[in-house]
Amino acid sequence: MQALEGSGIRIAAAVAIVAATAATLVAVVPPATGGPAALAPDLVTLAISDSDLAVERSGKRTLLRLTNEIANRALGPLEVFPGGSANCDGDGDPINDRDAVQRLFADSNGSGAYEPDADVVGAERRIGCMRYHPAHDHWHVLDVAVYELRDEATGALAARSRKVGFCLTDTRRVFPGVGSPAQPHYPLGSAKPSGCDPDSTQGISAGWADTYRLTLPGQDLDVSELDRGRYCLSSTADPLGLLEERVEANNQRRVRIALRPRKLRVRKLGGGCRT
Ligand SMILES: [Ca+2]
Ligand SMILES: [Ca+2]
Ligand SMILES: [Ca+2]
Ligand SMILES: [Ca+2]
Repeated sequence: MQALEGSGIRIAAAVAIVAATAATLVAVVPPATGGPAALAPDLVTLAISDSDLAVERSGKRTLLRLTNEIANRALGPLEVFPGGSANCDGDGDPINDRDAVQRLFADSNGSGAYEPDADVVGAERRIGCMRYHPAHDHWHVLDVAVYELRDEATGALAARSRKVGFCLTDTRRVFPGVGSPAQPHYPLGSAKPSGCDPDSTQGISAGWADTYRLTLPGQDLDVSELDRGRYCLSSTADPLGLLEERVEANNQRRVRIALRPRKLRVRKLGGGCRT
């Protein structure tokens, strides 16, 4: 709690500064005249393996936990920065949130890929909300992913997670190639200008993935009331369609699982989900 209160003072001062410049921060900048289209990102959810899954008890509840990885396989970065504070999370407290703004880049030098020193900002779009997360002690972009479990036989929804927020970072490089930096451009931590602080830019570079381990808060589905059986587990990036991307229809990953909640067991099955 001490850390939260200390951060609150820092955040309050920063909010005043940011609020004063919010109008310019979220202004939409038109693409460069005659220039190529913006280098939009393309989020995909990476495959879920056996080691990404676990079942555990938490108090009276039984939770299916999963490690989730969202990768950017486009040639341009996903970049989000904090705009002004407008109580966008609706809790009545203007200190703990900021408008989230996506920054899209133009391919100014016509290379086909993103170069930070050459490619200018093509557009900035307000896309949602960023919020301070006390359990993680850093700032999250909200509504980045959602997890669902469906009965394999009927397709009926069996469990759904809350929409999960992330501090977007470059965790590991999964698609090396043109436009993908060798080192993380959006590191985890408080190093500015990128990081997980209230005034820091967050993102996922081209070719990099953001990994959220199953041990973290929110990486779970409540399966306390479910029978043993076969289910289809899905993980969907940007479920509300807030972030602009090159391809919007490839954000979901699904996997068949055999689940035994009372035995605290889960196992990945072969083949694709049927429903
Ligand atoms: Ca996508
Ligand atoms: Ca708030
Ligand atoms: Ca370029
Ligand atoms: Ca999207």
